[in-house]
Amino acid sequence: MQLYYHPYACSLAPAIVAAEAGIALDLVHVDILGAPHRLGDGTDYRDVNARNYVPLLVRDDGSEVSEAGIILKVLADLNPTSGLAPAVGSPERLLLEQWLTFLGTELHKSYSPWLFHPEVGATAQAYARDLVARRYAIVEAQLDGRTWLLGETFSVADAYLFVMVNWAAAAGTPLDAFPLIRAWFERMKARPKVREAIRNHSASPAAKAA
Ligand SMILES: N[C@@H](CCC(=O)N[C@@H](CS)C(=O)NCC(=O)O)C(=O)O
Repeated sequence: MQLYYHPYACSLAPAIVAAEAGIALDLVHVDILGAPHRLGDGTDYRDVNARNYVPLLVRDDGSEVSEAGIILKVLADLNPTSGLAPAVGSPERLLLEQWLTFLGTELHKSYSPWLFHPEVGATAQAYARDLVARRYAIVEAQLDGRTWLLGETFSVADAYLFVMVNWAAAAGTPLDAFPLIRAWFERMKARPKVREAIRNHSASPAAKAA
């Protein structure tokens, strides 16, 4: 399977889940900073993916899966014994679905694109930062008494949340008011598979070769 990715982008979440689940992925670098977005061989990314954003998962049968939250579940369900997603139909699965939607719509999309595009203006960025802080307050409350977002079991929701918390310093969304998120972030960074995924995902092919 191939994962189209950009360093430090939300494609890091599926990279973490694949590492945790023991699933091998071929990482295909997409330069999403340039216009048009291009692959390493110069291919216009829109010719591969009309949505023109990462992540994109291409399965071995050639079928494509888009949208981070869905890709995470597809990967987790490939290896149910990994315990990265509760069983379909269980109450715990419903909880996971709620958190993935929250992370995708309330947190991810409050950061991206607003906090990575200064051209949107100071007012829009200040609004986005305030929104992120209010969303982090919800995450902080959820982490009270829990090791991971859903409880004592690490899940794909943790992998998704990691992407945004990892953006916090660069995006100017301080975590000072959120000690439980900061402690959770340290636990995440201590996981060997998270470290492995970050290593594999965090550089362009040129930088890796250098
Ligand atoms: N709805 C998509 C959003 C993905 C997304 O925002 N990807 C960003 C990187 S984190 C991207 O590729 N941006 C480039 C662009 O939109 O031009 C998802 O959930 O996967």
